[in-house]
Amino acid sequence: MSPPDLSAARSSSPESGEDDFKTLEQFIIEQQDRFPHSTGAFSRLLRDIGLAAKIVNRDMRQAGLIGVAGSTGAVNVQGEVQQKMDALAHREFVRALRLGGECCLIGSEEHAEAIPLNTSTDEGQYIVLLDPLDGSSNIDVCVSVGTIFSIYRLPDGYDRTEPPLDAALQPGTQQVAAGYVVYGSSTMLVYTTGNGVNGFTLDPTIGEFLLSHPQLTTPERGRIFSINAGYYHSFEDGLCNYLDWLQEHDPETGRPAKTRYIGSFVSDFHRNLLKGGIYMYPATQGNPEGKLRLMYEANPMAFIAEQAGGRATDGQMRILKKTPDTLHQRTPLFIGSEQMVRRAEAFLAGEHSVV
Ligand code: AHM
Ligand code: MG
Repeated sequence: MSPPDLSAARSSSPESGEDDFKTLEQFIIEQQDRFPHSTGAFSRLLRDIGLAAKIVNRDMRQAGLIGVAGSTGAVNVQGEVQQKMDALAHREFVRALRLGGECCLIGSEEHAEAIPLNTSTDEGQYIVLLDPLDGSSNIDVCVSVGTIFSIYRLPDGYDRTEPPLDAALQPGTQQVAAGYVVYGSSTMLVYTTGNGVNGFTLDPTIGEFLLSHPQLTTPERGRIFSINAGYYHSFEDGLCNYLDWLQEHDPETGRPAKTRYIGSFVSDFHRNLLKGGIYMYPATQGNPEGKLRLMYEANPMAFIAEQAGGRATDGQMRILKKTPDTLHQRTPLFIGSEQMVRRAEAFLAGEHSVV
């Protein structure tokens, strides 16, 4: 992979004689200035999300020291054991969005119902859906985790002070922005507003996200596949055939492919986005609808993948076109480099030929 072109991220600084990176806020304001009638509300919303991410990042870095490692003992709406950091991240994002005032409704993996924020009539035109801490069972073993967010506008005609909870149930094509934060060996915030994908690395010495990966694109083909192969015997035949094909020896087509599976979707997705690859979470016996949630995991990542030149489907249908029925509904997911996802679809459809 060629390294990202950083020239657009830097502005020359005659005083220091060094290159400076744009901060997330500078970048957001610059983007806002491109729209003459912009009120700045969306920029403030993104700033609020960035702030919550920094707080979560801070607490995560010391999780084992400040009593926030391990589980709360509770089971969340998904029937999954809730980690203390899940609950903390949920609280921090809700607090930042409530105080910021630009969001009227939040849907979170950690809360059964959407949460109305009772904003005033002239504020709060946005809906934010989020997985506050994805892959949280990895925290206790110091493995990368993430936050995923998806932003919609409250449709016209709805009362911002009392938005109906189903206003959150919009197809992914309606997202106005989506992003994730990966808390890894460094912390990065990556987002799109439908005009490409930009990535910002947190500089912990100044507490700012700096534009480090402008206009990110993903390779059309990759050599990495990410799937929990422990469920191999409950996969459908077409998928098993695809996995077998990936592992055949054929240097001309770059096979065998490499398997990489962190078990933290944000981290697996982020690596594959940069290096090229496919992430798959299909239907399994344990999760017949797949495991990942459409509204705050699959949709935002599908928006980013497509904006970076990749592809995201449930094996048959484009993720962003799926009609949501419930906030926490699950979907099978095949996402990543376009040619790899297309080939997976072909195998699933029973066509073993090259696309
Ligand atoms: P979570 O949102 O409760 O953390 O669950 C989602 C996570 C993903 O991050 C990860 O890819 C997947 O679950 C791992 O599941 P499995 O252990 O079944 O492979
Ligand atoms: Mg998750």
